[in-house]
Amino acid sequence: MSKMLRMAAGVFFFLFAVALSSAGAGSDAAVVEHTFVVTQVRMRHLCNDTLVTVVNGQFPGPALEATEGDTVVVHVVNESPHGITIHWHGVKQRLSCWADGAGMVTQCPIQPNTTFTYRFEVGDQVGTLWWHAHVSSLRATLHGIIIIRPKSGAYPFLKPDMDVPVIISEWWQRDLIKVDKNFSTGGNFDDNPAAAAINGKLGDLYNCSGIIEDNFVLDVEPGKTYLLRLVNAALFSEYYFKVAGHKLTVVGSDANYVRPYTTDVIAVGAGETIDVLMVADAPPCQYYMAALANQPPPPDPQIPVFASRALIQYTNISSNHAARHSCGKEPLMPDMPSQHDTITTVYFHGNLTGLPGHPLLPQIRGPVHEHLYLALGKGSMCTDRNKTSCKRGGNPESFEVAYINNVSFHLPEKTSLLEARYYGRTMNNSDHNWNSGVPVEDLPSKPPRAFNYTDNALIPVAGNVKLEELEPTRKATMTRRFRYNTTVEVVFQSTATMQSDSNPMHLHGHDFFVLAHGHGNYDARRDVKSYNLVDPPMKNTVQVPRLGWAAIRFVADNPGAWFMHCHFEFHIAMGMAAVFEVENGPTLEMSLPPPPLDLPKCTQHE
Ligand SMILES: *[C@@H]1O[C@H](CO)[C@@H](O)[C@H](O)[C@H]1NC(C)=O
Ligand SMILES: *[C@@H]1O[C@H](CO)[C@@H](O)[C@H](O)[C@H]1NC(C)=O
Ligand SMILES: *[C@@H]1O[C@H](CO)[C@@H](O)[C@H](O)[C@H]1NC(C)=O
Ligand SMILES: *[C@@H]1O[C@H](CO)[C@@H](O)[C@H](O)[C@H]1NC(C)=O
Ligand SMILES: *[C@@H]1O[C@H](CO)[C@@H](O)[C@H](O)[C@H]1NC(C)=O
Ligand SMILES: *[C@@H]1O[C@H](CO)[C@@H](O)[C@H](O)[C@H]1NC(C)=O
Ligand SMILES: *[C@@H]1O[C@H](CO)[C@@H](O)[C@H](O)[C@H]1NC(C)=O
Ligand SMILES: *[C@@H]1O[C@H](CO)[C@@H](O)[C@H](O)[C@H]1NC(C)=O
Ligand SMILES: *[C@@H]1O[C@H](CO)[C@@H](O)[C@H](O)[C@H]1NC(C)=O
Ligand SMILES: *[C@@H]1O[C@H](CO)[C@@H](O)[C@H](O)[C@H]1NC(C)=O
Ligand SMILES: *[C@@H]1O[C@H](CO)[C@@H](O)[C@H](O)[C@H]1NC(C)=O
Ligand SMILES: [Cu+2]
Repeated sequence: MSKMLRMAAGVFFFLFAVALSSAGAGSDAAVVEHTFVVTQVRMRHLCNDTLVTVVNGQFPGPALEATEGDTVVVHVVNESPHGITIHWHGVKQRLSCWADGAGMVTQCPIQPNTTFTYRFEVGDQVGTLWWHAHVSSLRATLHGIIIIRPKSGAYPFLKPDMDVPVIISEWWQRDLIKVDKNFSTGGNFDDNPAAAAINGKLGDLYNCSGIIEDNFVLDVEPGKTYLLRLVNAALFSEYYFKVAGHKLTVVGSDANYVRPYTTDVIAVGAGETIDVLMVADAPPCQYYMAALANQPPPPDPQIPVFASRALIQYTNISSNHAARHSCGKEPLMPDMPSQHDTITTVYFHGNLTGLPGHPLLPQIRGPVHEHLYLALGKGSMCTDRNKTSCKRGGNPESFEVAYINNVSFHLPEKTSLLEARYYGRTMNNSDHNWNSGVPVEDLPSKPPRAFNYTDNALIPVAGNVKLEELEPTRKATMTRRFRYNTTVEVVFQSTATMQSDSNPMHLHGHDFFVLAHGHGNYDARRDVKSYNLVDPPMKNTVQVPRLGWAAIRFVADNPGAWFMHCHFEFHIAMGMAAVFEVENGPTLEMSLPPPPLDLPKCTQHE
């Protein structure tokens, strides 16, 4: 869409936007209280009993339903044998960084047989978010939806008759702690899920010895409007989503409204949420909704095809009514894009625009104080960590890691970064005594060495000499400190070294405006011109196109230590992460309060 068109549409849409509630936490804000008991249970799918870690015995876990401005209180009782933290994905956690639940960044894990209570406000956010474990891959089954409804009860679109969570996830039949270890020590492409799932149901595309897996079933009534709240909770993949026979209208993403956009295919990146309206206006038959994982084509290494489907059936229809429509014997299946289609997602995300009039828009149009150009790639380290020289290119003398600007993120081991910072126990660059605190380094503003980031010839295939030359990398706890109220621009550059994957980059503690994305190497002189400063969508996760880049801006106005990472589990486990630290502002209302008294102690953790 051209800028002119966007602007015209923006003005038109403003009529709706003024209806938006801007009510903050009023006196009638409620407290939403839950107890999450984390246990291991056996669940049977595909002829296998698998031990999984879940909340309250459920997969997916319980939904948190709140209204804008409410306070959420969750008592986590850890009856599992693993250290656990729970991250409230996308909740801005204004002045409550201690409750962000990023393991070893904002807190040490909740040890087995101990409890911790998370308390935070959902503030002025409206829409769909989710919660998940943030210590290793356990989030595969330890997750659930967060629904935040507008305080005014008014939506800037057709009021839905019903909310429908649609959580896309993966079913793993492996020890996920070991899977994480495998990835953090070099990656292992045999570690794949067994199936995809929708709302915990694998669906009838899967069977084992003739036992067909259950579908999630959605009963709809003719003429009613459904708000499908899509969450991609998968560890690995971006998914395409379609519903046979129905148009979908995207109205929100990451708990921010977007200008309504009607399409028949949705792309939802790992960690992302998409809200879509679906009107039950088709002939009253049965329809599949389907989710299909996409992946770059060869020469990238291929994983199996993952897809899951659920059923939509019309109810409350008289039998002669049904007879008048010649419904087929089988439910109608949507035509899915190819699993190797990597352009539909770029178009889908390119068509998302925000509502005009966001209070932070003037500021991100103004001076940018910090520019970061972050190359997301792959390097290698010597297996003997005392060495810097060893055989690379897949030789066992080295192992592969992911990096940002040629440094692979290392989680603090003894104490969380936020506590270390709060109590003044961080060390800057030179002092590497691991016992007395957390050594941190500055995240570099740009890659130390420029190369053709998106050169296809760098895709890792056996015996790639060109790639080996780029490999040597090291590990560090990289952070970047921002003064309160700094305007930050980040350009993420996907590189061919980390396969030609797209990278869903997620920032804690802040939403950001997505200004532009493109293919190839970012070139400021050319690409700044394409920035949408009129009505950019606001997100917490940006899909950085494969062999391409994405530009975001945000205002660093929430003091704390905020994890910034790729939401592909194997990329984060391999080190594609950093921390953005935001300093306190000039007043108490702009400063991080002290930690809660029951914040878990940092004993040894796995
Ligand atoms: C947790 O408590 C249970 C029941 O008392 C006990 O069986 C288990 O060993 C404890 N786990 C740990 C890690 O202490
Ligand atoms: C699951 O069960 C099938 C059939 O019994 C078996 O072939 C397969 O190895 C099992 N997979 C896992 C991961 O346990
Ligand atoms: C981890 O990797 C090893 C070596 O490639 C493999 O044998 C093992 O099955 C993997 N573990 C899990 C839990 O996937
Ligand atoms: C069961 O799965 C196999 C392949 O996994 C497929 O060929 C077969 O059609 C399926 N059967 C049913 C009844 O869905
Ligand atoms: C549809 O059927 C359900 C279950 O019988 C009933 O609860 C509901 O009120 C019906 N809705 C309408 C519009 O008839
Ligand atoms: C929006 O989607 C259409 C249709 O898929 C596509 O042609 C167009 O390029 C997209 N716009 C942007 C800005 O990506
Ligand atoms: C690496 O160096 C440290 C300290 O210099 C030493 O304690 C350790 O044994 C060395 N590791 C190996 C594998 O040589
Ligand atoms: C490290 O020290 C420099 C100079 O004192 C400072 O500018 C920078 O913000 C510090 N970095 C971190 C991560 O603390
Ligand atoms: C990355 O850093 C290492 C040193 O840690 C250096 O040897 C290598 O050349 C750098 N590579 C790139 C691509 O910047
Ligand atoms: C980078 O690599 C791509 C793909 O191989 C190629 O088309 C492009 O010309 C290269 N760019 C530069 C600046 O060399
Ligand atoms: C933040 O910066 C903006 C733009 O420079 C300014 O208008 C605003 O007053 C600042 N807010 C604080 C709390 O410093
Ligand atoms: Cu990634």
